[in-house]
Amino acid sequence: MLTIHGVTRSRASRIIWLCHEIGIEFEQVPVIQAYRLPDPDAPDAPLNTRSPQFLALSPASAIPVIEDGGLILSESMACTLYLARKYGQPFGPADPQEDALMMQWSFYAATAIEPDALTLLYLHGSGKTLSASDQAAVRNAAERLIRPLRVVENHLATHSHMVGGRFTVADINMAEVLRYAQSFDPLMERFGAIQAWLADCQTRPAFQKMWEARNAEPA
Ligand SMILES: N[C@@H](CCC(=O)N[C@@H](CS)C(=O)NCC(=O)O)C(=O)O
Repeated sequence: MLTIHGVTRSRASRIIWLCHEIGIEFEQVPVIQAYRLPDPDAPDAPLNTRSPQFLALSPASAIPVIEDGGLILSESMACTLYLARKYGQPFGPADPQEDALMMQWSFYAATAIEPDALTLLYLHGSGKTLSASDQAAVRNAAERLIRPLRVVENHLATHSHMVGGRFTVADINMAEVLRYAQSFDPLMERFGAIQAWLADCQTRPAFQKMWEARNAEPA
């Protein structure tokens, strides 16, 4: 059986969402991020990204990691693209061209959008009163995101989905990254097509199932 190492409040969420879409059963090992623990090295600390048994699987000390048969795989989008390819259509590629486009949008999400979207999540999304420098970091991240989000917006203005005219792994990878910026209204209100598509993605039963499990975990 597929094993997913990582709590749902992490990039494991994208793998879990895809598994629910496809109907893959999996075992989840709730490895938590070390930075979320007061003392990750304490003898009674829960299994975390610094635990020796997890480091044996992930030298990068990061969740998620999957195990499938003899394969041990890290990098959340490598995991989703692998599973989508393994199980094929409708969530995976129909041919090499679709495969290439799914990688294109996933890499674009991970490289051009995710770092600044995470800044919005960690600072604006924290709900805390921000220092002047944090406010500037939020403003700068949002400013930098306008260009890549315009690319996605223009695509979704003329396409129902990221690839292939149907919901696929590319929608999951892009939607999970854009979710990090979703609560920052001054940015998102400029992008109507993204907002409508994101709402459609997030009303899917498989997303809802993942989201319920995520929200059941301690923040
Ligand atoms: N590019 C990697 C990033 C992995 C990553 O940074 N994971 C975070 C949680 S979402 C983590 O494990 N952080 C561990 C830590 O900093 O202690 C991926 O997509 O899987």
